[in-house]
Order: sequence, then structure tokens, then C-alpha cells
Amino acid sequence: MKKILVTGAMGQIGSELVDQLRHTYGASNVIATDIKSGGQSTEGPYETLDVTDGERFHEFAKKYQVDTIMHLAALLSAKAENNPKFAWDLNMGGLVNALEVARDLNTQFFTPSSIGSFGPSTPKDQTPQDTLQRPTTMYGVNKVAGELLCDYYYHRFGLDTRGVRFPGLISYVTLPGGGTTDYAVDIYYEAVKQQSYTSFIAEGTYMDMMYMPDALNAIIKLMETDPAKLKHRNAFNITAMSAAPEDFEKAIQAHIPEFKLYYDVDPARQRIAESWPNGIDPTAAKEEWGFKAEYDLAAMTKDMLEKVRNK
Ligand code: VAH
Repeated sequence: MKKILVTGAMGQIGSELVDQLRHTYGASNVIATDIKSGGQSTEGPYETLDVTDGERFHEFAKKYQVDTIMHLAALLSAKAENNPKFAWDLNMGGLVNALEVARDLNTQFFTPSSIGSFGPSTPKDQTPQDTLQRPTTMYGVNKVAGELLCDYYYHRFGLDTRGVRFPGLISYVTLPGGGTTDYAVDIYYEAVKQQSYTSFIAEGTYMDMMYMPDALNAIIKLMETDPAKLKHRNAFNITAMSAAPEDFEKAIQAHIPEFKLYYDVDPARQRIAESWPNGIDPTAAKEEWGFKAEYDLAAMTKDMLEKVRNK
């Protein structure tokens, strides 16, 4: 990877990934793009790009002669359920544009899938790398179709496509927008602000979670791995922890003893959460490219509370 174009650069992952890539590969070698105009915290090229505009996408990739495309622009699970047709157009239209640009310029390609690509008939515990995927959300349909599309471009055109199935990501730089796991971010802000939080996800609802530094390191490590080592290409299961709201409550109370967690369950997002696994098996990622998460719930909570307090 030498010249990288990132879509969705103003999003929860993109905003931090661009900074980390710029520190690693040089600011001028990382072209940040997003539908929002506005630029990045660290200096470097920025272009306003709607990924459903294939022409413009192609124009920027050629202009900067990129050798890698990291496609992050997408609508997340809860928002996608409220606007399924738009989610299809953005998530699938944007992805096929990204893959076509990558094919034309023969770049390396990364796009994330999600634990959202699994459904209620998927084994819920230690969810295998290769298993039944019948998601019941538009986001999940987009993610399964995306995994298959990326595999197709690899087998049909030899495109070097790679991806991971992200768990819920927790971060303090940019708030997530429209996800089902967003409660796990909001809880830290509310704990600092008012020592209490009302969760829209019910007690006892386990989902995979990961701290953003581990997510960013996983992307870069996967992309830098010798392709000969990869038996899978896209959609590696990766996770750092399986946690429910009460686990976050306990972890926060170790720092803020008076913290109180209440519940006001949102049926729509609860339904999405219950269709996803309790915990997935990341063995393939560990074996094929040395995936390792550094942060467990306690370490993440300590760092998140510090960072949110300083924000
Ligand atoms: C969402 N944060 O909630 C995203 C992610 C696994 C969850 O895909 O939609």
C-alpha cells in the first residue's frame, strides 16, 4: 500500500483510519473522501465524493493514481432499516462502483462486513468463519451480498479484495451514526456527563464489541499480510469481547461507582441485536494473518473514560 483512497472518511472508522494511515504512510499518500465537504484533522488531500457517482469516484482514483481503495462509506444497520431502498442504493451501488474502480486501476481493496451479516438461523455462540448467513435486516443483506461480490471480484478478475466482519466498534473521536451497537459508545459519554445512561438495548443482550485502536490495527495488518497466507479473503470474523449492557455498567462502576444504568428498550434496534450472534469465532483471522485484540472491556473502559473526560 503506498497511495490510499478512503471513502466515508468522516465516519466513525474513516476519521480515525485516515489519521493512522497518514501517520504510517505519509499525509500526501492518503486521499480522504466523504459526501460531507470539510477535510480532516490531519493535513492531506481531501475530496468531496458521493460514492454512488461512479464517474467522479473513478476520476479521483485516477487523479491520485491510488494503489489501494478502502471503501467505508455505508449506511449502518438501524438507519438502513428506516430507509431500506436508500440503504441498498448506497451500500450496494457504492460498493460496486468502488470495486469497478479498483478493477480498472487494479488496486488492493478493503471493505468491512459486519456481525450484521449473520441472522437468527446462524449459530449464536462461537459463530464459525464459514456458516449459514440468512440476515433479516437490509444492512445484513447488504453485508452478505458485499462479501459475495468481493469474493467474486477476486475469483473472476484477480482483484486483491480483503475484508473483516467488524463487531460493534467503540471510539471517542467521531460519534457513530445509526448503528445498533451505538449504545456502547453513548454509555461512556453519559457516564461522564451525568453518571447514568438509559440503554435502548435490553439487559442480557450479548454482542461482539471492539475498541477502535484494535479495529484500525486489524485493517492495516490484514492489508499488509502476504496474500499467499490468506485462505479466506473477505469477511474475516474478528472480535475482542462479547458484552451485554450490564457488563458495561459494571466496568464503568469500577471508575464511577455511582454510575446507574437504566433501560428503555427500542424494539426496532432490539430486534436487530437479537438477530445477531452472541459471540463469533475469530480463529481464522488469528491463524491466517495474526489478528490480536489488545483491549478487553476493562482496558477499553479505562481508556474511553479518560479520553471522553478530556474531550
Ligand atoms: C451497526 N456499528 O451497529 C454497526 C456494526 C456490528 C455493528 O455493523 O450497525
